Amino acid sequence: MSATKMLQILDAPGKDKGRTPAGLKNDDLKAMFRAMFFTRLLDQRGMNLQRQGRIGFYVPSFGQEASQIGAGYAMADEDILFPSYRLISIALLRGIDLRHVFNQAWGNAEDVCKGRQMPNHYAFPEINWQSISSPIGTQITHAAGAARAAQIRGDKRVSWAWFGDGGTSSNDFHAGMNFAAVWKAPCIFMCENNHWAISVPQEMQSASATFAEKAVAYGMPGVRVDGNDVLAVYEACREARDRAVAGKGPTLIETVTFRMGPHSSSDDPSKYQSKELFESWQKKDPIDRFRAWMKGKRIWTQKWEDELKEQMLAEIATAVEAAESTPAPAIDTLFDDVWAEIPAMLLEQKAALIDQIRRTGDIEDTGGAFPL
Ligand SMILES: Cc1ncc(C[n+]2csc(CCOP(=O)(O)OP(=O)(O)O)c2C)c(N)n1
Ligand SMILES: [Mg+2]
Repeated sequence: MSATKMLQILDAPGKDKGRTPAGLKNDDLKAMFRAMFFTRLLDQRGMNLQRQGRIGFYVPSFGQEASQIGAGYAMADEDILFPSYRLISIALLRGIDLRHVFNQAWGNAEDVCKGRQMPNHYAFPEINWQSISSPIGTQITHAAGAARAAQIRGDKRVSWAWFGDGGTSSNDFHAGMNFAAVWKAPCIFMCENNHWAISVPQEMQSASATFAEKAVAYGMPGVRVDGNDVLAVYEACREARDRAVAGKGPTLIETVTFRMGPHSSSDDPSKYQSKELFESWQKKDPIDRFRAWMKGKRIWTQKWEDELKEQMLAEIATAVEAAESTPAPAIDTLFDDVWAEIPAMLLEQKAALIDQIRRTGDIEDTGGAFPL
């Protein structure tokens, strides 16, 4: 493993010579493919819903499915996750019900965050998924701290922080990497290098030849892995996890991938990205590469994929319909969950609000798309 050379297992598309990483059975490989394929279909649906004006905001991860699922598959249930906003694929892989995704997109009464969180910023305590924080990089220090706490308690839990190439320019990247290495804390730093921080290209972000080599200065291993190769990502993460659990400290993993879509539903990459660059990465599509490899190993058939697609589209349609037809949270829930005992001043405001709704009908819907 190396901070400058790139770990690859899958061959170029259409070839199938790559080995199977230790511990993976055919059922695991099929589960990985299913998760990647589902993410792609979900993202297409999410973007369409936003374009139709039915939801305000969506963050797809087109092209990054291998980078995410390879890592997700290497984690243990007890591990603690500090994700970024582009990782719903991993929550679903860990068993989160799809309806939570759409309930959050609509911010309806069934949404676990009661419609108060920014869209796409999920919190799933049942899978140790910490609430996503929007300021770039802040989760890196949280992950280092949680890893240190697990270490003090003697838990065999590993803390995972996700961030992008842009996230490495944050102060928190320095503080988190530094202290995790000093403490030899069981932390894995996942840098998804998708080549863009919204419209800022990778070469404007860092003068280092690779992101993985930044690990050397902090005193931890840095691993550079082909992020469009799900097997290589899995293997790199598995090894990093084994090191962490064995008390050998943190690892920085750079998954080299490409954002084959917009940053979010609010920007248009054709304004800042050349068609040629996009097309060169389209040829390395992680789903196409894995499909070709599985086909060569006779694990994949067109019939299987066709059936999967039909089931998945039906599942997505059911979840969309349910979320869209669920009403918004009752307006007076706005006052819940902050105070154990609501102060008199807020109780007065709550009464005034309820009174106003009774007199005027409802609060005005300001409409409009999410501004980010
Ligand atoms: C501290 C801070 N600065 C700026 C932003 C606005 N912002 C949101 S996403 C983003 C780009 C992040 O890029 P990267 O870390 O590469 O992650 P990616 O979106 O590519 O996965 C920026 C600048 C922010 N959320 N927080
Ligand atoms: Mg990026």
